[in-house]
Amino acid sequence: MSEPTVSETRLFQPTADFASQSHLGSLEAYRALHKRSIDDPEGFWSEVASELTWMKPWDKVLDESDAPFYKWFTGGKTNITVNCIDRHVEAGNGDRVAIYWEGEPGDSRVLTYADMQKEVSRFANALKAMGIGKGDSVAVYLPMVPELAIATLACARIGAVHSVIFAGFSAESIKDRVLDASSKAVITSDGTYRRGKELLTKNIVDEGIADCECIKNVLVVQRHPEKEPFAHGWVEGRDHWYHDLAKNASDECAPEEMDAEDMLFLLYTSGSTGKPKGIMHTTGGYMVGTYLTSKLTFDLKPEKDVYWCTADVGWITGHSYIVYGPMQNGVSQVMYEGAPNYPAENRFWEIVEKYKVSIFYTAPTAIRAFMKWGDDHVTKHDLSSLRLLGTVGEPINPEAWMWYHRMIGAEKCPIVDTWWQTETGGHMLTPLPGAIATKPGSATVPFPGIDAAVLDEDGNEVERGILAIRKPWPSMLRGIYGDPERYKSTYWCKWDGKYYFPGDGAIKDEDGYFWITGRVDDVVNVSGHRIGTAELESVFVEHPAVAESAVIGVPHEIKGQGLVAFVIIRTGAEGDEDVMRKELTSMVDSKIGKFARPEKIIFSGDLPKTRSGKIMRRLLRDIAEDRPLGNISTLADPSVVEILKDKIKG
Ligand code: 6R9
Repeated sequence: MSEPTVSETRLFQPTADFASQSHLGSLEAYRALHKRSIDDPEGFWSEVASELTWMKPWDKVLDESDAPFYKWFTGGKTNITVNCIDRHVEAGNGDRVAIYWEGEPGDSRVLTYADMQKEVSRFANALKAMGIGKGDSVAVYLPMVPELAIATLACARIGAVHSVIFAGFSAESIKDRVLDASSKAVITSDGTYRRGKELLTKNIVDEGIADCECIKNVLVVQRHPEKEPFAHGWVEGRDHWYHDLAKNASDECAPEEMDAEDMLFLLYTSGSTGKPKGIMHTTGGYMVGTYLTSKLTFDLKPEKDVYWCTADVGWITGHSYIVYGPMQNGVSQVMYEGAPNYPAENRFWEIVEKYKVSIFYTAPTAIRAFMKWGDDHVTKHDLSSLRLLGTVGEPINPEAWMWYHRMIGAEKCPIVDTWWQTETGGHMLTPLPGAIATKPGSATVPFPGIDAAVLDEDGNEVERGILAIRKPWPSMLRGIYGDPERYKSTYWCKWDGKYYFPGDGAIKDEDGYFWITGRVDDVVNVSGHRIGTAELESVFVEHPAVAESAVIGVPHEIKGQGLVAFVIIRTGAEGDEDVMRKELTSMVDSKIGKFARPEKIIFSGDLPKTRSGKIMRRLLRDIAEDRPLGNISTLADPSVVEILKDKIKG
């Protein structure tokens, strides 16, 4: 995949049809709104917040007294689920569909907003019955079934902090997260379906929590028709079938009054060093940010749109743009359990046709897979309901953008390429459809309220450099759970606390458009998933035969980036490389998850190091990509380069 460059000159103007019906119908309207939001951020954000329901209004919009620990809407009281659900029911829209759910085997469920009010309340009461209340941490390890959205909202309803763990993570990853968050309960299912196979989620949870004394209860949602004989048994008193508890639970539950700065959730993400960090989001700012970004970026018209975000709720995209943002806007959405190529490669397009999806939001890696699978899977479906497309998770290469535009968007749907992060909570750079002309591969311009710049290391504005955000914004992270120093040093130290440092490189072109060039730290983006190279390296060195390891990211045709691991075996511990490769791969599966498997594991006697002993990762990347190596005279032992080159080719 090629890096986005400013050599791309194609420009796609909003169509008059789209512009005339959109929330922000012109470039002038965007410019005026953006200027207003930067000149008077507090006035701007308080107007947005006033569109939502609060139990008590805030005293102050932004409190900067303890920067970078910014606080928003201080003194305000609310409950985000009231804005996601009750507000719509009270406005007479209880009959509107909230979720059209599609199971992988072909079963389906439809839940209206009124149903959601009952289901979320029932679930919330079941949690209460287990002794869970405000401030308690609850881990959620569920597949993409409606209960995933219901459970997260139920936590929010009673003020419990949810920590959703993507159901592709291994038992050991569950353990790390449960212990870090001191979760009191886990919500899981007996299993799920993936590419036709039954996957037993509770077994993975049982293994993960075996040594977690903090866990008092496990709530199990039934997904398979037959009750499973669980590998680790059923622990009486700890394990409960959700459907049993639900029988006695009332479907009314008053929302807990939450302070704007009370924690809403934790979501773990990888950084360049150490263990995954628990990103903290609080109630009020996150609520306001996800509400407005959903409304404007997707131009949501709740009376007529059917929205579909293909992400998993286990990632931030699912939190902000399945659960909280779309529901606050009262739109109908599709939720799908399974794989895009099951039973066949046309599954997504079949779903778009079936539910007449009008807004479709997916990842570039998926688009590249669709391209590879061939146009026939697309052309046999009627996709004329689509009016807007979006992408998220990684830079999109112009070729994939053009295919999406032509094949899925019929050259009429605007494409919103949304740049943002777990930490930012919501969209930061994105075209606003109807207002901003698009360029294939560019996330275009800052969202209202966001002041972005491209800087060099010293904080000077440059054309190509590092992305920086000048001002705090409501949906920003409030910190790293249990580690305030790491929050400061990771995000606020690069430019002396003046700017937020997201860890991405960027170019700003002459029109003021931003082009994300990828991570500038040791984080690799594999199919839109963040993987810290240090995390993977520490898995490998746990193997008794491994002395040292270095992991790098390399371009990958479908995944955007793939991982290559260089592994040094201890002298005397050498053995069959294929056996070793299998052992190391299964360690990755069990310590992180299958999605973090490297494409290649290369065994080597040494790694290129400087005389001071630092591994030269840039050089490893050049070797892996077969690029000219330039000056290698600073290497302690230049001969290692030739050996590695042969190994890569072999
Ligand atoms: C939402 C999400 C964040 C990292 C981010 C960047 C990359 C996300 C992107 C993009 C280029 C886009 N990223 N969206 N790069 N263009 N539209 O993905 O959050 O999982 O925390 O990843 O993903 O590198 O820093 P998260």
